[in-house]
Amino acid sequence: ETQIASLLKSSDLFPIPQSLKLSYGTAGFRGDATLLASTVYRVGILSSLRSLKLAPSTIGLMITASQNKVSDNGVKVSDPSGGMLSQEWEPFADQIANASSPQKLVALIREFVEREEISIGDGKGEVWLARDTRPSGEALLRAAEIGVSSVSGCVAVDYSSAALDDGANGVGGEKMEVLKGYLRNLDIEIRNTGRDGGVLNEIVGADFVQKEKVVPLGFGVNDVGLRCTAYANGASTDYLKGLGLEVIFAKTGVKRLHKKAAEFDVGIYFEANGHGTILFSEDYVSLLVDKRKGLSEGSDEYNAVSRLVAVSKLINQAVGDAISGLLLVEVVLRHMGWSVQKWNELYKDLPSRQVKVEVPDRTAVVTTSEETEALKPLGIQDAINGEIRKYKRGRAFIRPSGTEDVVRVYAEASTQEDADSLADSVAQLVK
Ligand code: 16G
Repeated sequence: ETQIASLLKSSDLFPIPQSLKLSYGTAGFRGDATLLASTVYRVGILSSLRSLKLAPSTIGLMITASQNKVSDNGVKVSDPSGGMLSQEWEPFADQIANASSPQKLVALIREFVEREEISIGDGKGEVWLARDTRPSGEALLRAAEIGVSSVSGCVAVDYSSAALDDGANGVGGEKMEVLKGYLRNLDIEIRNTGRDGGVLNEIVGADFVQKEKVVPLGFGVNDVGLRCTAYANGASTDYLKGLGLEVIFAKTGVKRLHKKAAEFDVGIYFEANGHGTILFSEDYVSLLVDKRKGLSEGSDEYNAVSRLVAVSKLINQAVGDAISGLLLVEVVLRHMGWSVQKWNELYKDLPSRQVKVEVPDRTAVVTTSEETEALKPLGIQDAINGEIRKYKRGRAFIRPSGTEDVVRVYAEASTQEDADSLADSVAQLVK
């Protein structure tokens, strides 16, 4: 009863805005920051319950809207593995985020706690909180803290600003400044740190570069050896297949790609907007370590095995991060003796174009599990195919965004003009 009273009391502090309808999307809840306090508070409660359910364990709660504009914010939960919240809990997240009153919220929590057999009261739960540099983050972090500690026996530990977001006038730049001191053999120049008045994600950042296909603010064409890539470009897929690698597709979003990659001994996943990492299975790493024991130190094979083991430690196997990815690229280039230019010339991306279309209801678009074809609205895929057929090397798809209220259109073709025109005509079909 004290638990219920405490939940009712704290939830009164965070009334839910009228007509708010949220769903735990690709990477948690996202939306206009001014509407999110009740959501973040409720996700705080969920995180505490998750920690009690898996006790003893620590859960992560991250306040960020990643690449979205600075006025948005969001919240997502990490499981003890460091990976994303188990998808089995997402329906509960949706339910409590949308509960229209404190009474309904408490009823939902009660029912869930019973069903999941979570013992409140005698357990100890711990939730680590962090946020990106968005100005709205501070108040939302307080809301999360109140949510976490309104579940009896649970504490919040504040690790504010511990997370990265694209290094686009965000925390990435700040962390890189610190790391720079440890990397004496690397010449690192950090731009767009946000300290010079730059706005998070505005005309900067991996997602911006990928979608707009221009260099970020503060860089000239001469600075950038790499061309912009786009949504697993058809040419990159061909290149990887040519290396004899098995290439599979998954729905957009780290949580889905991670799951697929974990099925392999060595699984590499990436999204053209910068997300990705390499996963090594435990069995494979122990096999390597065992194998090394039988090899003579300093031999080629010994060194090769050691390099693989080192890579498995350097790369962030939880969800991947920009800094470990960047360091790994540097390691590989040095090992191969390649320049950035040489790396970039391994294959040539097909020209591509991405556009977003605002629609009254993006959920009207339903795709296949790999998001390469639209199943609904009926007939739209045939119409898209009709457009694709008009272009050499044409490829296009539509999908509802998991982070913004839009439908995304991706198109590629053998020339930029064709890719632009294909994207335009598919966008017309969506409107
Ligand atoms: C989120 C995802 C990212 C995905 C992007 C797609 C995580 C950590 N982040 O930022 O993987 O590429 O959404 O956004 O999962 P969209 O659905 O709006 O195209």
